[in-house]
Amino acid sequence: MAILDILIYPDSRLHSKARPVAQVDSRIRKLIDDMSETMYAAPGIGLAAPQVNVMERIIVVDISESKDSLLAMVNPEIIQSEGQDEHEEGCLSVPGVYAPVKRYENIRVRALDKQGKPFELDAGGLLGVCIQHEIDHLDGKVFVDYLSHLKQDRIRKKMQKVMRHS
Ligand code: GNR
Ligand code: NI
Repeated sequence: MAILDILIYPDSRLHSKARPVAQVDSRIRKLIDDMSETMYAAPGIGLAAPQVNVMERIIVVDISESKDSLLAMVNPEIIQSEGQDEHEEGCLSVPGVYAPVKRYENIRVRALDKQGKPFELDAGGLLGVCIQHEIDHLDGKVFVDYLSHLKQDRIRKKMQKVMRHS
């Protein structure tokens, strides 16, 4: 396994749309392993392939305290949604920035698992928020895109400062 480099906002690659995975093969399984290791090391509760500069529709999520409930989803799709709720979000690609984002309260997601087998999952709370945040990454969207232009501007400047000091 390997820990991959995470792209940091503002990076135009974070705004590219990821393409569907045609076949869940050993290359995809290895990528899922590397993404999981990268997410746990960060540490984060989710990671989308575009964050590690792979423009394919793959996400990993683990919101458990014990870090033993890995959920890998290939080609995830929201097939049902209800309600709206606002949650404070953060992102490994925008370190140190937290802001409230409005999301669906509950979603039903369809995806392929690590074996390429289709499954569906109902998610609410933090899990639902995290899955919506990750699917946004697959569509080239970062949570700061939902904030006012003034806030986006401040965040861009802050990130440029952070980058200079690292
Ligand atoms: O680690 C993460 N925490 C988080 C907190 C609230 C809402 C969403 C997230 S996802 C984030 C990891 C990440 O950037 N995934 O893309
Ligand atoms: Ni993120």
